Amino acid sequence: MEPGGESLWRKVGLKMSQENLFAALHAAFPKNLDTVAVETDHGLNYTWRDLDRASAMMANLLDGLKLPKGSRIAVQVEKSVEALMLYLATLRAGYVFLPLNTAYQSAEIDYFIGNAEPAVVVCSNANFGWVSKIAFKAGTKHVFTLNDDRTGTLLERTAHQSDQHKTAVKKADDLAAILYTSGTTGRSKGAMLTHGNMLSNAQTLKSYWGWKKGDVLIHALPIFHVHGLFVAIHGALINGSKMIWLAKFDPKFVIAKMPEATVFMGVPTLYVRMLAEPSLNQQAVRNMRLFIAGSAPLLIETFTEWQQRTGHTILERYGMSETVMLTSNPYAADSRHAGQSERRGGTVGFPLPGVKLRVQGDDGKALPVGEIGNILVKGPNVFQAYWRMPEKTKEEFTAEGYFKTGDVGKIDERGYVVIVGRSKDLIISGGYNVYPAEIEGYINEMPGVAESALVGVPHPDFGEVGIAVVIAKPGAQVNGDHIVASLKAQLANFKIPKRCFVVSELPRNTMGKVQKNLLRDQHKNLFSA
Ligand code: MLC
Ligand code: AMP
Repeated sequence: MEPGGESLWRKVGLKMSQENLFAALHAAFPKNLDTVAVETDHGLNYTWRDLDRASAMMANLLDGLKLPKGSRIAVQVEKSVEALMLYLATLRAGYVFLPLNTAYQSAEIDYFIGNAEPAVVVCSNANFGWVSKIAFKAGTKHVFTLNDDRTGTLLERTAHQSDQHKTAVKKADDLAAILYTSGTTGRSKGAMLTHGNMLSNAQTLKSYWGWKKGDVLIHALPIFHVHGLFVAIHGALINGSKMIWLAKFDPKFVIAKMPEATVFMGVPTLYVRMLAEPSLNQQAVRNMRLFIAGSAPLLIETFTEWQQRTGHTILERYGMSETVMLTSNPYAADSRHAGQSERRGGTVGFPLPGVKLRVQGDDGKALPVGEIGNILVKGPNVFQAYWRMPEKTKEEFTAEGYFKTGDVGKIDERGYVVIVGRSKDLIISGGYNVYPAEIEGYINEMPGVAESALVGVPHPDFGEVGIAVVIAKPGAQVNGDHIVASLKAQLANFKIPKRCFVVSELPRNTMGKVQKNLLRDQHKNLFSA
């Protein structure tokens, strides 16, 4: 809600009138553009000049389409350096990037495209048939393909463009990206992030995490969510740092590459999977400077085991699609919290500089230290609004401009923020969000189903996974495996419940509401090792 600080672009030597995030990232490219910016797991090297030229060419392609101001460029493609270039080109040309999870299927894509009305859609060749049908129906004029092997119509059309491009002039408050986040009830909401939101956060993290010359980031996350797209990519680019780029996370490959790197970012599942590798030892991490975790709670067992195996203490931070990063454990001694330089497991650290964080009761009153309540935040990183949902936006902000995160937590006696749960009915599985209401809606539509409840239970790999508990209509025969199979045909794979139980009744309170806590408790050991 607040504009990105006036001085952000000045810091990197840009003119008063230019507040485009790309301009700031570009200004941080190293002087020697012929050094490697991205090294892929296929052994390809892309220089900074390659990033510059290709993003210029793609931006020229977009410019040539004469799109209306503020057009959305919706992208559902496998991870590749060309996909990264497309993101940079979209910023550079001044349009709005809309990344979509590659696991989404037609009903999901139909909603996002229908809601966002993108002017351009980019998808893989394999999905062109059904994606283009949805896009053209929604009024999209241009559908390109981009595959992860450097083919597709986007690149064919780009090849003819000039490699010189003048970055579109943007204001800090101008929209740069829309990230869809699912809703507890109702449909997904598009969080509108501005150039200022993202640059302020990137600059804060650059200094808070001590990014320095020579840092090399291992990038092993998907690039359609905040963590991989913004925190990781902006972090490396704004520091002029090379990235070692994996199309898909592979624990063995990451560990083998660590001697050439200094920084790693991952969701907790990635740490759990690396701990299962015997090759993870102090020798492997000898050149690493920093391990960062977030997007889901990092179990204290993982935090401790990592410390014991590697000698490194994982730095846990907390963020959201609507806000990018909010809090972080300290990298080094934090002058605002004298003596508090310790990274504490089970906490997400301190509010980042510029972020105001408040814990309050349901009555809106601030709670004293140690008491558990709702977490609210304010700062230059907090999004503008939900796309075309003014009522929803109003509901989620207080009169003083604080955003209600939906997370529940406390501030401990040393000032560390601890997240203890969520007021929103949300399951976080391997770092992906699953909203029970969405899955329950699909199950409830199935023949013979009277009602269903989806709950999250602990899982050794994904941290938490969804399971479904279903009641059949009187006389109907319902089969849990069939329900799972039918969901698989309709929804992104990470949303599919790992088990589905058919029962005769669901536990309810006196108001008749399903007591999900009892279901969670009943099934909590389902996946215990
Ligand atoms: C895959 N599967 C999952 C899953 N990922 N199930 C539950 N939860 C998940 N996250 C299932 C698939 O459905 C499939 O099941 C099987 O696992 C194999 O699929 P896969 O695609 O081969 O899986 P894998 O490559 O092993 O993926 C696991 C993973 C991935 C952990 C690498 O989920 C991942 O990249 N997660 C990171 C998500 C992320 O970036 N989140 C950041 C959000 S931003 P079947 O039955 O079909 O075989 C955010 C803000 C912030 O939260 O603070 O950062
Ligand atoms: P998303 O909407 O996908 O951006 O997910 C944001 C949510 O992830 C937050 O609201 C939190 O519930 C959760 N989250 C992110 N980081 C952490 C963390 N370090 N610990 C616990 N939960 C987290």
